[in-house]
Amino acid sequence: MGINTEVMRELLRVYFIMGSVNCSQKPEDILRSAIKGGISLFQFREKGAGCMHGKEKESLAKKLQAICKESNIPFIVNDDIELAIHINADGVHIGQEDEPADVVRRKIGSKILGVSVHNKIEADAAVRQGADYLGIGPIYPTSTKKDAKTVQGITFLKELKSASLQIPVVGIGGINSKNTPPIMDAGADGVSVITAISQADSPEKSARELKEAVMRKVH
Ligand code: IFP
Ligand code: MG
Repeated sequence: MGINTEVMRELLRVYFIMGSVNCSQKPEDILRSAIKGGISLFQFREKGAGCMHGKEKESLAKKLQAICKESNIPFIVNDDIELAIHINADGVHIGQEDEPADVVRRKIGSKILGVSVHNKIEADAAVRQGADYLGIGPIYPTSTKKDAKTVQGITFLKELKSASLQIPVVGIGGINSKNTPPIMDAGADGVSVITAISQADSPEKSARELKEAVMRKVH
């Protein structure tokens, strides 16, 4: 809805998500390193025990947004639509617990809108309501998200592909460069990771390995 579908597919190749809680080094350093390694999109997800709020959160968001801007990496905000609008982020990512996608779409105009979906009904609704891409997961077991739904493997991705859904899709949950190939084979446009990059000794190397694994399989 605004962003070109093929451009969106390319942005989803290596989609890095991070907040202060996920970091063992400085968030700015991890993000710079991940960008060097070749991430294509970034999501600021400030969530979980001990996460920042208010002005502190906004300040970190702006800092990371500026780093993305230097490298032309679009900056997506998780859940917090007001923050996304306030700092003029490039988009937002919402889940089924958040406001409905059509309401968010009206608020954000042509910014990128991503929606987490877990079944075909949710996927169809998100498409109808103006999503630009879908997040599908958890593909593999993950410990990042305490309220994560049951691991679904690549079954749902394959189902979407066989239904000829045209909307770009990214897999998320427990993904690393080694287990990326089946996700791409199932029809994903890319992979989204938190831990594989944010907790890596070298976020740059990890991002590069993910990019290589994805690029071997790009459709
Ligand atoms: N999927 C995605 C994304 N982001 C999230 N924050 C999430 C599920 C819960 F990768 F962007 F699609
Ligand atoms: Mg959410």
